[in-house]
Amino acid sequence: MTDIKAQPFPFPLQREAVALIVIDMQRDFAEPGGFGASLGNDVSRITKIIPDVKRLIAGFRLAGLPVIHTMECHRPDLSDLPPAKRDRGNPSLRIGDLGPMGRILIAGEPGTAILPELAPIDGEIIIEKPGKGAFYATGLGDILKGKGIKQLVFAGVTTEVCVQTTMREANDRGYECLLAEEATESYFPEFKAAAIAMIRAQGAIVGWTAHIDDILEAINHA
Ligand code: TIU
Repeated sequence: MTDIKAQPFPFPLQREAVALIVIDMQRDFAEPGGFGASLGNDVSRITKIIPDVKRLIAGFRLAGLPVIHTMECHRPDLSDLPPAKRDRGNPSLRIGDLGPMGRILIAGEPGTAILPELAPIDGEIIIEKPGKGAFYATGLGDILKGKGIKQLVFAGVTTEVCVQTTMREANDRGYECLLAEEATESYFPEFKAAAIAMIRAQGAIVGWTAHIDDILEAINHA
């Protein structure tokens, strides 16, 4: 067994039971005119991590380890969109409205797609999720059980919303979770820092955090 150098202490890698899960690296969160921008956010922060996420995905693919992608999106008829989610706040465009990249956060629309640089390849699992967490109202739990996956390495956006929610869901279901620090981002730098700190506090109460180089070194040598 090879440990991954991590905080607050080494992560006990089980190479046969680990997968990478890339959360919501979609145009809607990274490009002007999408959902993230409609909420008033500076989306350029998200674009900056694309090379790091790409490097992490490439490392898992090269090691022959599973890569799972998630997408936050809703059905075209909005039947899986709670009114409380659509109606809240004062966005410039609401979920389901027509924007410059198609309907905001709707499955199949151009803006809802995963960024082309990080697109899934054949055989990789894609989870469409209506919530912030990837376990809620999806088949993710059954898929992980079926594949014998017990450990999840996390990347994607945003750190304190969909990434942290999914990590907490996974942690409660018994998965060991590790967040790749350079491969996640928030619209708010202070929220990214706080999420990282709270995840690994209290003896890894939610999980571990680590640098990409240390993750890749361990998966290549385990
Ligand atoms: N708004 C925000 O920070 N995030 C989301 O709405 N979804 C995800 O994090 N994917």
